[in-house]
Amino acid sequence: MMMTASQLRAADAVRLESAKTDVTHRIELTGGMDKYNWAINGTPFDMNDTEANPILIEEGQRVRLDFVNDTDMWHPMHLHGHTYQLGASGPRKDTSIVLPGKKLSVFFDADNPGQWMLHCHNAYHGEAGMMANVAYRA
Ligand SMILES: [Cu+2]
Repeated sequence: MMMTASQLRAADAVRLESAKTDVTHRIELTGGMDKYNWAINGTPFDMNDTEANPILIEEGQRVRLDFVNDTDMWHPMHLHGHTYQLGASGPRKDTSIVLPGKKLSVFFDADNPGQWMLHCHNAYHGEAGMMANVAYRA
């Protein structure tokens, strides 16, 4: 039997407190194998301009990320500096596979200011541009 995250629950000690979502960012996973133009929201991450096109949030916010996989491949999406929770009571994770054509909503509290990479953990995709900078100040 293959277990998926939808069958798991966060332990009481690590479940996010109930709170309203302060900000939602739509994170479209875009690109394809033919052009190898992997990106987030259609814009490939630029290693020479790492602060371009940040996903801006604010300290203290409850953040929702809606991953929308517009491609025909799996993408294991990884957020640095935080763990996110799947749905209202799902597991706390820092990497989740987003299946082709599917959406996945995750939640986290912005409690660790800085600039944090959000990227496909298939390194070939990440390095091709499926990365973004999630940024906030203390
Ligand atoms: Cu990928």
